[in-house]
Amino acid sequence: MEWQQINEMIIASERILLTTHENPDGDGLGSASTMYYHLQEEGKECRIINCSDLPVEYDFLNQNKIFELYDVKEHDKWLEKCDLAIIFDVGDFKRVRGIKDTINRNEIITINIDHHPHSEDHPFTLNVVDTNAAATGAIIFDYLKMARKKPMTKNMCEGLYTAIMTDTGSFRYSNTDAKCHEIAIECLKAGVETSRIYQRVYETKPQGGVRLLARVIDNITFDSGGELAWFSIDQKMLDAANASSKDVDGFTDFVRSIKGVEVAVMVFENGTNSCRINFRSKGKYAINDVAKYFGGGGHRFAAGAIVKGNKETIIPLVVTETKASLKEQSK
Ligand SMILES: [Mn+2]
Repeated sequence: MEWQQINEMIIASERILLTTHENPDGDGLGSASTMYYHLQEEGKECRIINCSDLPVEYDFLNQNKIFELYDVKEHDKWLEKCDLAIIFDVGDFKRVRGIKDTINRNEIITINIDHHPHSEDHPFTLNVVDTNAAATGAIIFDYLKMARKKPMTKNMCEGLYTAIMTDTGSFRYSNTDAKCHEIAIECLKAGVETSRIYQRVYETKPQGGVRLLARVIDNITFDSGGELAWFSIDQKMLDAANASSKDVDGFTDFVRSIKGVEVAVMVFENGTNSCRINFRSKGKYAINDVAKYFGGGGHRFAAGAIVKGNKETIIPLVVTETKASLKEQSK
């Protein structure tokens, strides 16, 4: 990995922006907060500015009010004099929204740290990608092991643990490797209350989300001899359950957990004439090629796409294509 280059770029910088993708998850937020506390110790002037609000379940990472929502008026002056931007877990640079334009306009040097694949012609000054890493947080861990003489602080470890826990579904998904557990051991030794983090992230489900899940469960369709399970959600269902679009996170993982199901697919009509599609696989079938077919991407067993069209037109296309892919792969 490009540890030495990262080090040199950080040493050469005074003012550093840390950011992650819109609708941020535990990996992006945890990675950013870990790096924030490290860079602060190094005497850097850094800020975490994201294009989305901090989801409530990650409030515990924000006891020192380190997460800020991007606001042109409030931040553009500060960003003009920024030497370096470190972007975590982004998948696609577009997913930092308006912050991308500000970075480009001010010609800020960028380091992308990610475990999602990026093409050769990526827009970053330095692209640090390990698609084998379970989480971006695992790459941050390796970097800090190399860069720090002192052990990691509890603050740093809370971010790291959050990153690894959320991207591995609490150490259950197929991406969970020995490194994930090594990181967990370090975090425990640093005093992280791991069960508290689990409760904050997973045991704070809003009632509306659970009501929506009830409707989803009632409407799962099984195909491909029970190996494929798919469901759809639209605004009407959200309204009826008094749920928000955020509440659908994790639904596809839940449907995948059914006995015999290898692949779960969600078609979520999340706007006028636009659907978000989620693919989750237990590991027998790769599903990123189907996601790619619909203009999206992701990992082998967890991928997604945004497709134009309403759910009535999109569902048959997605179901047909996924069934064909499963059939092809079981040959
Ligand atoms: Mn991630």
